[in-house]
Amino acid sequence: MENQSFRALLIASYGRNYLARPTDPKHPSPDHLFEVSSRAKKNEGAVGDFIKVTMTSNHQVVLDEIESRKNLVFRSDAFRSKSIAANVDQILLVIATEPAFSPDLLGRASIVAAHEDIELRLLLNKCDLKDHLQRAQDMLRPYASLGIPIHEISAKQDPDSLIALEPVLAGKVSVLVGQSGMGKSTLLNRWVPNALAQTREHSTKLDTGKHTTTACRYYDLPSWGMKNNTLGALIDSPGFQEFGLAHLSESELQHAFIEFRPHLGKCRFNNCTHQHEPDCAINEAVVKGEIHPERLKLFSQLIHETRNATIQSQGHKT
Ligand SMILES: Nc1nc2c(ncn2[C@@H]2O[C@H](COP(=O)(O)OP(=O)(O)O)[C@@H](O)[C@H]2O)c(=O)[nH]1
Ligand SMILES: [Mg+2]
Ligand SMILES: [Zn+2]
Repeated sequence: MENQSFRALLIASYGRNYLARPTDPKHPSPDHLFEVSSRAKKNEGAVGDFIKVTMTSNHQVVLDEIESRKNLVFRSDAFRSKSIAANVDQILLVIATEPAFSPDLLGRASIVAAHEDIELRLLLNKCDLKDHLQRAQDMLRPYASLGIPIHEISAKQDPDSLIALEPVLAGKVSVLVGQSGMGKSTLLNRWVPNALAQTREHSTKLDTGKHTTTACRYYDLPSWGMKNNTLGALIDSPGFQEFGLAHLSESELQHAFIEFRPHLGKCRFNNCTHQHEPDCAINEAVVKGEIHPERLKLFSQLIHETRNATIQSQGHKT
């Protein structure tokens, strides 16, 4: 078995520690989780990656190659970037009526999704807490009008609201993102009843000790998740408040605001940054109510961060 090479799916990552399982169901141990070690430092994998590996022992493989990705969800600041998931079909952002969610994170998730061309769905959880439902719905209005699907659910109180989403998850790889406290773990455990057992297995093998919550993991859906011969999956990522997008250029940023697209190229200055320039088509669209002011505010914020990150990382290099 040693020196045997095969294709594998990266299913858990904790820092640079990975677990992978063979993609070929005819592999002698198709369900076995192999520890992955990497030769090159820059060979950074993400959960959902398809990789080529070579066995070094019964439990260990070495990473030879990462197959080219359909997409990669990651966040970054001036100094660090962190992969969340690769090859995903949709991003599920879990938000809740209570505690209040961050509109900033919501905005950033929409930018990542648009930039990577991944479908975004908003799961508004804890809809059983009626007192705050209206406020949450109001905060979501700009996103509803962008055509982003919003699903009102209650992971704890309304099992039917989760069953209704099963066809949306079936056959697809979905990544769950959200701030902690929104109900991500509760949701995952409802949709994937053996998630806890899988997590324990990963943690033992990854040797993460008590850092288990900072790992990213791939969970196969139960049998209802099968569609067109493909079993869907949920990728769970650690809860985060920060979602830096410093890796996007100014041009990439403005295109990632999907409602800006029809107005781009129509400003007086062709290098318009849509801040305070005269005859700016984006600002005019805001005045006409075609672009929500919150979205232009988010754009300005992201432009700032991109510029600062560029300056900081240049300072860092010299
Ligand atoms: N009322 C209500 N509470 C919920 C619901 N879903 C989760 N919770 C509670 O919200 C808290 C955070 O949930 P958890 O799944 O740990 O959130 P996570 O940090 O996003 O993983 C827990 O106390 C859950 O019991 C829901 O649909 N309704
Ligand atoms: Mg959790
Ligand atoms: Zn402009």
